Amino acid sequence: MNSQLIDFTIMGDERGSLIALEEHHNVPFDIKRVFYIYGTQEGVPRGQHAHYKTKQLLVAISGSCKVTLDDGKTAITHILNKPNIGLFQDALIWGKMHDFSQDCVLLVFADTYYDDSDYIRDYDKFLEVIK
Ligand code: T46
Repeated sequence: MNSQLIDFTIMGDERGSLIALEEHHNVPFDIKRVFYIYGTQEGVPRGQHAHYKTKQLLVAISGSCKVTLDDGKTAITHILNKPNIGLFQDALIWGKMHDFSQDCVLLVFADTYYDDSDYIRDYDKFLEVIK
């Protein structure tokens, strides 16, 4: 599966930590969009779709959540609970974000502007598309 965890270099000093994210350095694509989700209710999953073209990098900058990535053959669940770890989600990978802690802020970088037609929201359709 073309997804991977990326370990960001933590900088900073006695005042605290700092992480810098730059396109094509530690973010493996052009950054066109940044969004974040927070305040997700306990037991409520998010995502549950794939994208035709969009690649994403997900970072839990506060709290924790799980992200299950599925290429139609294998599903792998990652726990995101460190602000220095990013999870790359390629296009045509089904993603489900779940088990959010109350304080979770999930920051997402994407290489496309928002376009609803890029979403595949039906799992059976996803399996057809990747055949
Ligand atoms: C993902 C997870 C982590 C926009 O207007 N612009 C945007 O860039 C996004 C992402 C969403 N929206 C609108 C579309 C919906 O009316 O915000 C509303 C909620 O979006 P959605 O139902 O897609 O939210 P999630 O949390 O299920 O999924 C989002 C991303 O869509 C998805 O790619 O990985 O966050």
